[in-house]
Amino acid sequence: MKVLFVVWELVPFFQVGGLGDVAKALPKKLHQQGVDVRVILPFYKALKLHRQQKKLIKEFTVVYDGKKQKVTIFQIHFLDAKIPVYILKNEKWLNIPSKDIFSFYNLCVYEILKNNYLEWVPDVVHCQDHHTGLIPLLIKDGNLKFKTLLTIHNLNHQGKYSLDIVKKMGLKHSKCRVIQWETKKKQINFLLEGIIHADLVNAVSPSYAKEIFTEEYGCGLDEIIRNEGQKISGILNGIDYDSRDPVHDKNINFNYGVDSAIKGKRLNKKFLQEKLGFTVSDDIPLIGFIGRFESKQKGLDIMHKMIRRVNLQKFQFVILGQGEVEWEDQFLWLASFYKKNVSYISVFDKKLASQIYAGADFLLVPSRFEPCGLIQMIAMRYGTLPIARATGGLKDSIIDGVDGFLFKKYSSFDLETKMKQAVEIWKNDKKKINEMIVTAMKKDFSWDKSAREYIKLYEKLCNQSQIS
Ligand code: NHF
Repeated sequence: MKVLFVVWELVPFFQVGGLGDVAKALPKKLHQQGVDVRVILPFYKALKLHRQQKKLIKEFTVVYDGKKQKVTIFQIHFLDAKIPVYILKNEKWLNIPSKDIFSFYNLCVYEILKNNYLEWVPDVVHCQDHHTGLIPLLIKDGNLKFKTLLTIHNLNHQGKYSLDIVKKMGLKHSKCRVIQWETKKKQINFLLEGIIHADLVNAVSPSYAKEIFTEEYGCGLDEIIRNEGQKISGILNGIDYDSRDPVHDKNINFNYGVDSAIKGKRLNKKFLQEKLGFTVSDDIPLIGFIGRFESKQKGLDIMHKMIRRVNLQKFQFVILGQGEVEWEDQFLWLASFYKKNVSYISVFDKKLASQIYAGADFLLVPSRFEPCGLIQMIAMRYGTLPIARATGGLKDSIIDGVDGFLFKKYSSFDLETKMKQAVEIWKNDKKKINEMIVTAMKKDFSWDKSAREYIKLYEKLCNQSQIS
């Protein structure tokens, strides 16, 4: 089985969100399970090669906006030398984010497949999110025989661009399913095109795959999704067990495993409290949040309200995240008033993130929606119990009262009630909390299972091609 994994971010070269982690971990597991998988992404200016030597594979031209553009394919490797990564260089269109970056990138991938510039023919082209959404359409339009799978990591980001890029790509409007309201706005929607034209579509958790059929979670695409319903399924992401491991994590001061978790976490908590300038005490619950500051998704409003309302003498909150400036300011303001109990760090710091996973008692994940969510799984692996909203992948990865805490309604009051319940148990029933910690740490979030499910989808696609 040969799979081209098409993506726009990949840890450790370039990362914006959770997709970058998935792009690192999933191909690795697929490779271990016998798939000949190769990854392709743009070679942005910001991409860090970490002193790797890049190998020139091919130079070719594509016509974009009526002009010939030179594109160079370089090859690097990641994880081990057996997974090639192709990076595409073009100074004009692939260097920095612009409205043309993804249309140009999608066109390049299409040209590579059409002309076999990699001298390697995949069975399946596995596209990730809207950044790669036009590839299934281009493949169909060009009558290429590759099967396509589109994975939706976040329906809220659809990649809407002005219709002129369609012309620049040399495509005809009539080929795209530009729906009426998009036409009026003179827009093309990459994700929508991907959902319509891909042979199969999956979302990153079974619950989210169901939620997106509804008006509430469908982000305006629910009608289209219901139409395409028979080809949509859900596969829960995993986490990378090699890098997310409290036994070996070099970013934490006291390593621990399941057997030494209680002591290890206590020492890490003390360290974190000192580092943040909080009162050092075992009796005050230390509650973390790690995430992108994206108010539509991440529940920043209900978390902010809840923190403002509770008696802060009884809690310590550490919030790590960056994004929308308005929300960064709101949390900065909160932290500046309550220095001893609220700490807000707006610069993403990997080391501190690990220290929070290891040192906090609980992690808040109050998302309005969450396609999968990785932080709750990482937290659980570190024995930090999530207090999360019962939605999407959070619902699929946490069992309320067993290995974490779930609240249903998106409201600061429900979040507060659940958090206080969790803290009550933490204070008065250490035995139960310790059992929950062990259960959470032992839970299997490795990629093995998910990779097997992806292979099933690839096989389904290949069998389809034999029938047709
Ligand atoms: O985990 C990787 C990530 C998800 O829920 C997350 C999200 C973006 O919103 O699949 O993609």
